[in-house]
Amino acid sequence: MNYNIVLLIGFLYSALLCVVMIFSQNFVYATLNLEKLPTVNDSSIGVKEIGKGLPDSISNIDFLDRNNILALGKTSGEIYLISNEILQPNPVLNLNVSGEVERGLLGIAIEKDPFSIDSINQTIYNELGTSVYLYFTEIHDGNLTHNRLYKYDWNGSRLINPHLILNLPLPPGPHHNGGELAMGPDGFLYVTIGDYEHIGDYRHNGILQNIKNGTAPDDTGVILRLNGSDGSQPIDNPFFSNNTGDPLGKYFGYGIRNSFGISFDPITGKLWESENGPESYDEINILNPGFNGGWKIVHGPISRTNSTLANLTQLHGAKYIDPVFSWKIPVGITGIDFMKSSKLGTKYLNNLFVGDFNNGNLYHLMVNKTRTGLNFDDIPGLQDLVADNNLEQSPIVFGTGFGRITDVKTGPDGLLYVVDYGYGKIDDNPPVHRIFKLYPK
Ligand SMILES: [Ca+2]
Ligand SMILES: [Ca+2]
Ligand SMILES: [Ca+2]
Repeated sequence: MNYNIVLLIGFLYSALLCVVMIFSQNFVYATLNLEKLPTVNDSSIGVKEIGKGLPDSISNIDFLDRNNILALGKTSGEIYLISNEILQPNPVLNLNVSGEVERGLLGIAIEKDPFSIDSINQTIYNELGTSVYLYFTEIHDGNLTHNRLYKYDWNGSRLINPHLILNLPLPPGPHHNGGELAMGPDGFLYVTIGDYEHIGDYRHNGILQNIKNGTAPDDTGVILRLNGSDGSQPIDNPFFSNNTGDPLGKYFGYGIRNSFGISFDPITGKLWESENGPESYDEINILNPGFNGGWKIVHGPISRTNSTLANLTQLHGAKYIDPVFSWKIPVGITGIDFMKSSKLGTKYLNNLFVGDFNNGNLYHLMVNKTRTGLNFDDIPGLQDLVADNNLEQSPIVFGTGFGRITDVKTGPDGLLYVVDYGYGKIDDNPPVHRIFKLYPK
């Protein structure tokens, strides 16, 4: 072939490729509306989408290792595997869930057998090495519906060997089903359960909701601390009872409305929690054993209410604790995690990232020196520990333009992951479900 013709063909092919690329980019712009991709206020950090093509809203993600992520399809009950940033074609598990309103496949915690970690590439494919806890609203035995906690084994490609750890006896609320799970540094499993709110349903005006002479403890509005292997109560639980039938023995804290995020401080090992308020006061709490969060008598700082400690129902050994931070106007706070590396910058190391559902904001919060709260030294409007309005909260807004954030987590690669859906409007059609990785540019 004549050399000039080869050049010409090469040139035409390149030109055609450019047109195709421009067209497809335009197509992508038109479909995904990339101009609304999230941004963060640190020019050294990039944001990219991974696991593209997720078919369902993702309630939570967790990491098998630095290359493999499990993502929970809230409504479908499917669990998706994302390997090396690519969504794999088949779900690794498909559960029979009721996904109405806030029910669904809600929580995951991964427990790794350290002996199965390959010290060279840190990959965990040992069939016996990794347990995966799942919390979901299960449809079972025909048409019964309960929130349940199961333990599965990861065999390298599938979740197998389900063991029922906990069956919550009450019919689940359409709202406030909790479900956030986390393995504590103490080796115990922590489980959040909301107050199962149902408009016009007062069954859950109980002692656990700080209602004096209310209904007996019924596993609503609590955080559990369990032996993951069998759901039994550790003997050092704050309300431990020798009577194994006593529900109090499982509780780490109560007086909680609902939570979509818990995380352990990597320095102190203390449990931090995000909590959703009604028409006022979303909260961030640090939980000591025996925590009473005050709901439904108190939400937000108690000094801003007409109530006193005497109005609360204190179980033996319980202690009311104010939030370390609140939003007066709820933002729909969800995912919360400590940044466990300095890969995005040393100022983020061991400080908090928090997401919201209502505005698609990612917040960055500095922990104070004693790690007993947050540091607002340079933010006058927040020294009362309350963001009273948008102006006051603006210094802690780190990222904007996300959709409805459902989860925020640090990965084993030391980078930050943010999960959202839609573009900030619940009726977006078609909905888009996304996972973002924040990385150093
Ligand atoms: Ca509270
Ligand atoms: Ca304030
Ligand atoms: Ca979460």
